[in-house]
Amino acid sequence: MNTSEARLTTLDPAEISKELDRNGVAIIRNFVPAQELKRTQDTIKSIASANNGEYVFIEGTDGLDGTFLETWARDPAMLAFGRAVCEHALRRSLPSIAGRQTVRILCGESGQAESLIFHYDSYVLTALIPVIAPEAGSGGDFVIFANRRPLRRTYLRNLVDRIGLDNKIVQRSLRHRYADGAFVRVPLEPGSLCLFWGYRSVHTNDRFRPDQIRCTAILHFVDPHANSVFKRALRRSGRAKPPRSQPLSDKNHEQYHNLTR
Ligand SMILES: O=C(O)CCC(=O)C(=O)O
Ligand SMILES: [Fe+2]
Repeated sequence: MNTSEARLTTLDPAEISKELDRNGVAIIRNFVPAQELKRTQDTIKSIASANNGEYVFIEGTDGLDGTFLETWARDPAMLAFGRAVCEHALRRSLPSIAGRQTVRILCGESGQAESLIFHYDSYVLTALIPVIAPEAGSGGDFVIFANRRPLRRTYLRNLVDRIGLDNKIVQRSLRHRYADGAFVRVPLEPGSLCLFWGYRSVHTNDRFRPDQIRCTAILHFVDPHANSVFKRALRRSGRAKPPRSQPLSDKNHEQYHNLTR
């Protein structure tokens, strides 16, 4: 049994689910063993420098061999835990589930452009592991206004919420509210596991100094609208997924927000 597996088995999914309803986030400290974290940080730093210190987005495990991110998304203990927590949220049992892993390596000016973009995720539960935090005092907190909407019954209703957020005027007003202290800031603790209801919570990351690296690994669990006929029809209508692993141009970035969050 590895350390993270041992930690997960001591957690009660029902309690975590209540904590997320009550507090918005649950944080499990020292989730990733120090040595594995260090190895992963080294790999991430070399991926960032191979891309001239600019933003890299990885969907899946490309380039992450030998790090904990090679196996995290298929770790049976993690999947069982994510599933059990989602079952509490959905109040029904789920067949076995898969986690959708993304890794955001934010750095340089392109990394700043990815910051303070407020959104809801498409998935019920989000598990986030900070891998590299910017130096203390240089910004980059995780930012959340938790549990702002219920799980919607239909994909269309969900889309209305998301389109309501995804425009310049609303984004600007959220930034003002953020500057006025309306959101909760969660400082990044590398190696901790941060859980929140991604679907229900407006969230983003704070800006930070562009000479710093901010890397988070994210595992999304359970798309409540996966079987929506309307959603499938929209996807079929020709909008491609972003490339698997490369800095996102504005266009791809927009697709990432629209399609996968
Ligand atoms: O990197 C972060 O702090 C948040 C990332 C996020 O919300 C997402 O990728 O859906
Ligand atoms: Fe998100």
